[in-house]
Amino acid sequence: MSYVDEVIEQVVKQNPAEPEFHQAVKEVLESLRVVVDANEEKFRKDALLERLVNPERQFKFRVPWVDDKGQVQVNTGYRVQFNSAIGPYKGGLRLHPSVNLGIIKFLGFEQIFKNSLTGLPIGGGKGGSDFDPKGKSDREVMAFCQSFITELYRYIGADTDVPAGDIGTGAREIGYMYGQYKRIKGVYEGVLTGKGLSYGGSLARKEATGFGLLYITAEMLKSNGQDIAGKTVAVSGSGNVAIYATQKAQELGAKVVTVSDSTGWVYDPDGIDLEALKEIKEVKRARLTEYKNYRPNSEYHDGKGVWTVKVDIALPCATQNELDLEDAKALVANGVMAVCEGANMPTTLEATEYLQKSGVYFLPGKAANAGGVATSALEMSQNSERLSWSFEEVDSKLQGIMVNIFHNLDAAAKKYGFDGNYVVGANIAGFEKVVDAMTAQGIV
Ligand code: NDP
Ligand code: 2IT
Repeated sequence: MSYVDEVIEQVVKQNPAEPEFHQAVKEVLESLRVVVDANEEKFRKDALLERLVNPERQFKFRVPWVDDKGQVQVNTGYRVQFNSAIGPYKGGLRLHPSVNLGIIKFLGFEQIFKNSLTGLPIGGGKGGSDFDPKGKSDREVMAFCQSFITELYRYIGADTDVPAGDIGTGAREIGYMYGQYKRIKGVYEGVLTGKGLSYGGSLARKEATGFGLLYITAEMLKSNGQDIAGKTVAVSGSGNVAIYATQKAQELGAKVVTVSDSTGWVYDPDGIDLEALKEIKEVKRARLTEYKNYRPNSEYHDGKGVWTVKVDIALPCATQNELDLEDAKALVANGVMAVCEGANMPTTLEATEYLQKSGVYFLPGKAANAGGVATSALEMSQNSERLSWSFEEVDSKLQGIMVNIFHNLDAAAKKYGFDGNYVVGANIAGFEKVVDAMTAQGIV
């Protein structure tokens, strides 16, 4: 059996009931076959792949907090420190009822290669909890965040592990966590990114993932002789990534006609009203059913369906496995030309394969959504030098990083004979730097 197949089999056996982690490992290792086969003897001897798929360490802890009725609630917290070969662990904290160890491991594993692709010195990690911030009062969210950090503080730090936002963790949650860390540790350091601008946050971090997604999408289209201006776009989700993807798509001259949340989706034939979307989601923290009050011409539909609309470009920006084979078929039947992942692993393996076989340009999340973590790394730099850069400076660095990522993965795909296969290109380009650093540092 080939080394890749052996390790995939081991991962499935040793990590039962973690299907998302299996999926992420399979996608990466399958596309590394050509590199692994060429170095099989050395990699096997060094157990390189076994070390890559086993986190350096992982924490699972109790998070007790008191709700507004005086009732004690208990959630489970996680932090997986996956790989520190190229820098301190870096990756977000997801707060969503679906969170379990397998979800955090898939996200942490993806983060290793994504962070490597940014070209910045950050290792891979991820964390979170099954706590659901939805429907909770600010005081309840604060109580949870303080309890979460009271346990996690001992494992994180500006030079060891730097968490940030993800689903359910935005500026409010990061603020409460930062305050509690500072109170316990008594140091003012860049231990978290995505901070507010008044206490060490970076301009353009809030916008970075969505903006970065559009910068790399535009670059990919340009290098294939296409222009994003004038294209019709379907966005899924209506959170941080979706909102700023919508904004930048509009700024680049495209028309975004959909957004969604976990209960339904909106189709606005005139193009999404960005100010209305921001007010509903960022200010009111309300549901998308409200959108019709702002735009009577729009349609609201319950449940799934965002991928049934005829568009040129699809940008999944909600969650894992939200775009399956059936969705991919609908998109292709409607003539989609590009699918670029704003979320982490939003496309199933079967759907990805189908899109690629159908000639659709497909940019995987670990490249396409890397602008968020890249700008987090820029926030770390600013915190270290105790300076803050202008919006334009951060935004222009972000653009440069996204353009570079595209050309690096495009070159890696070409070098190994997979021209146009950006999944293979991203995985190989991300992997090469990590392997180099792991090899140089010996067996650790
Ligand atoms: P938010 O919490 O701001 O928004 C998430 C959006 O996705 C919401 O509209 C939410 O709807 C929807 N959503 C979440 N879970 C589900 C689900 N199970 N089914 C259907 N819809 C769902 O998160 P972000 O925008 O920050 O994150 C979105 C994606 O982007 C995630 O995959 C995340 O890992 C990834 N990402 C985020 C980065 C960042 O900087 N924030 C960086 C790189 C990747 P509802 O409100 O109804 O729950
Ligand atoms: O998935 C991701 O890259 C993020 N949620 C952002 C991580 C970060 O450290 O900014």
